[in-house]
Order: sequence, then structure tokens, then C-alpha cells
Amino acid sequence: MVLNPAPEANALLPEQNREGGLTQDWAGNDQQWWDWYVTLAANDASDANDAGADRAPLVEGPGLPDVAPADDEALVAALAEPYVLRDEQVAAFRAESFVKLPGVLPPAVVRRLAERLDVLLRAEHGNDTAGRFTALEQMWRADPLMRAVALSRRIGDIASALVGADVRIYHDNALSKEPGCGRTPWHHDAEHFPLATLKAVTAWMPMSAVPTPMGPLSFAQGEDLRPVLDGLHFDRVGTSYDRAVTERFAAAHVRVVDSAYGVGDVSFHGALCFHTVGGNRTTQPRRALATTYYADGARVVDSPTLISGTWREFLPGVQPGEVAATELNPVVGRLLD
Ligand SMILES: O=C(O)CCC(=O)C(=O)O
Repeated sequence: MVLNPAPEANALLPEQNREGGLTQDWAGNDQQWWDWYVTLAANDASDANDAGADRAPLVEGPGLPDVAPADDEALVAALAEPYVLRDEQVAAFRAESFVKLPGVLPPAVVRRLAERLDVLLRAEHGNDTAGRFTALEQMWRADPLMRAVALSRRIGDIASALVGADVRIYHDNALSKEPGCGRTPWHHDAEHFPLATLKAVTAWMPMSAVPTPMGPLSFAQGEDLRPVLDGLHFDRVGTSYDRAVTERFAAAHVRVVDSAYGVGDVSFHGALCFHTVGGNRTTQPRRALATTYYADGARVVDSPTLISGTWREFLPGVQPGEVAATELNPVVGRLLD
């Protein structure tokens, strides 16, 4: 097995990022980042949700929620309603670095958002996307429905309660794993966000049920698993990092929680949560809105890296070391008494 091929071995890594260390700006756009990033995931025949050749045929997906879509008023009202978070759910998030919450989004809201997202993704990427990972970010700036969810108190206040601080939005994201697309590599978001805080959390909001063959988010359970991965180096061209994480976790008996999502379930994972995602072995795109929030007052780290992707678009004008607060980062969630 070749562990460290030459940088040019990955054609999707922009040429400008092939030399030097990781401390440099990503030279492409957000979609190019995702196209490259999923090439860093191993997709072996032994993986449950692999994506190479000779695989079993794709199975039918679950479809969209079988309800009428919410109208604007009902959607806004549902997203303004506080979610009753139990103390043990907050404790589970802090101990395990993630929590999956049932019933955060009513099925009619999911249906409406899913239909809107379909329009937005097709407008951006067209219809010829089989096998790809297509993304769209900062939708909230232009689309009222996407704004209603990304800036909602319901989601924002959950994020606040989990991290224990008022939170600002970093960015929203539509993540569409098209039929046949392979795995998302193991990672934790602290290595991606250029934020000098661990009080950051991503709400992963699937736009349908996500059964196992479709690729639900899988979480390694543990508050801080970095010591288990001590000495591993990020591999910008191949799958060695992803493979090594799998091996280290198995050797250390780290539990990986890999369960299906029901309609309306939303998971929240913290900056130190190691996670991966299986391939999509269904005929339906696996779509989720993934919106990240971080503690008000946080600064940008002194040395962002190319893994931070197009972070300057999410924090326009903010330089390394400065406070991460622009008009694109309103406070969305507040700590409640
Ligand atoms: O949806 C995916 O496949 C990846 C999502 C992810 O890694 C994240 O939201 O942090």
C-alpha cells in the first residue's frame, strides 16, 4: 500500500496547494474542496457502505416525508418554538461530543425544506451529479426558507445550551451525497474550522429519514479522542489518514455510533467529535443541512490551514487572530436562564 504518494497524485488538489505545509489558504472554491475531500476516504470492499466497483445494486431510498409541506407561516412558527432539551441530553453531548435529538424538525417542515433544497441544488449543480458529493453554502443569505432554519432560535438555542455560550452562525451548508457516492473521511471539525474555540457545534439536519445504506453520520464516542490518534498526520493526497483512524479506533475499542435517522431527528456534534459517513448505496440523494455555530467572542486562529476551506467567505475581512464577528455571523442562539 502506498501511504504517502507524491502531491500530484491527487488531481483534485489545486496545484497551488501541492507544495508547502498545511498552513496555507485553500486555492479552490467550496465545491472543489468537497470534490477533493471525499477522495481522502477509503472505500474498500470490506466497508459497510463502500462505493467502488462490483458493489451490490443501489437500493431504493426512503423518499421524502409522506406529508404535505408546511406553508411559510407554519414553518417559521415551528422553527421559533423552543425545543425542550433535557439535562441528560446536554450531559451526553459533553461526555460523548455529540447528541442525536428526536423530533427537532416536524415532518412537514422537513418536506418543505427538502423540496426547496432540491431546487437550489439543481440550479447550482444541474442534474448530472450521480456518484458525487455536491454542496452549497451560505444559502441563508439569499433564500428566506434557508434563512428561517439557519437563523432559527429553535436550532440556535439548542446549540447554545450544548456549548454553554451564546452562539454565532459560522455558515450553513447543504451536503448532498448523491447515489453511489462513497464515504466521507474520518475527521473532527476543530481541524477544519479556523476558530480558536472548542465551543463550536454543527447541527446536521437530514432532509429525509436516513437509513443505514444511505449513509447516516457515524460518531466516535468520547469527549476527546485526540490522544488515541497521537502522531497521525493529515494526508492531503490519499486515504492513509482515514485508514489509520479506523485502525486506531478499532485497536482502542472506541465505540462508533452509526444509527439511522428518523424524519425530524437532528444531531449536534462538537468540534472534537470524530465522525465519518458511509457511502450512499440508495437511489436517493442523501441530503442534509449542516449548519455550524460557535461561541460569541471566539477569534480566528493564528494559522488557518487549507483544510479550513473557504473560511474567508464565511468571515469576510477577518484576519487570523481577530475576533470572528461580521455581519454574516449574527448571534443566533442565546443561553436561556
Ligand atoms: O454529510 C457528510 O457526509 C459530512 C458531514 C460532516 O462531516 C459535517 O457536517 O461535519
